[in-house]
Amino acid sequence: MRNTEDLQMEMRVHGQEGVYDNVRDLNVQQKNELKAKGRVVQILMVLQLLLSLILLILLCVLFIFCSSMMIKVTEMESTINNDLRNGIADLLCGKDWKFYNVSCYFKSSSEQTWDSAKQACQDMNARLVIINGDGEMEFLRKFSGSKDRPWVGLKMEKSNIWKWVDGTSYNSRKFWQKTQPDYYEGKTNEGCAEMRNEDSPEDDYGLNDVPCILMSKYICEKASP
Ligand SMILES: [Ca+2]
Ligand SMILES: [Ca+2]
Repeated sequence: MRNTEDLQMEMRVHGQEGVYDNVRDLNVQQKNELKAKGRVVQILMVLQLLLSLILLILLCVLFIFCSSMMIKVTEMESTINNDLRNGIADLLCGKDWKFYNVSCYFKSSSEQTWDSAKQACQDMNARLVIINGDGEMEFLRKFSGSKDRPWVGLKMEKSNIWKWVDGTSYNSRKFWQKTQPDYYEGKTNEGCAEMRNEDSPEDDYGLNDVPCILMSKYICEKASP
């Protein structure tokens, strides 16, 4: 039989073991809590990174959108200004006249010989159109259309020299179609210039020499107000 001292000793030993177990459990619990907190912090950091990334992408998209809108607004503003300026200029040029650069242009609906066309323009305080540059040529290409071959103010003199209606000589190949002037019906017969576009390639748009007695529409030009 165990005596009282043995029992007391056994109780002390078991008591200490219980305390050690409790301390060990406490340490494990604390470690698990720390691990859990660490994971939460990691998740929060990843979320923060993702949010920053999304915000950055949104800012970039917004910047691109705003830049593109600014370009469109500027283009629209420029178009509106040009349309407004041209619209006002058209009004100043008068009914049936079209403004371009520094001149007003009129294309007839009736057909005349070259000399009659020249006179008709003079009767409107204008003259048959004189082509001064590539810009004006491009404007006239659209203005004269593809179905008509309107007269322009260029005629061959006796000395085979082409002259504009203001008296200036024109011996350049510029503005003529590639194969023109060809004096198809002889130099004495084919001496007035028409604007030709129909049935010809885009790059071969230009002047053609034809007999002055042909009946054609015509384009007049006068200085803009
Ligand atoms: Ca001109
Ligand atoms: Ca010809």
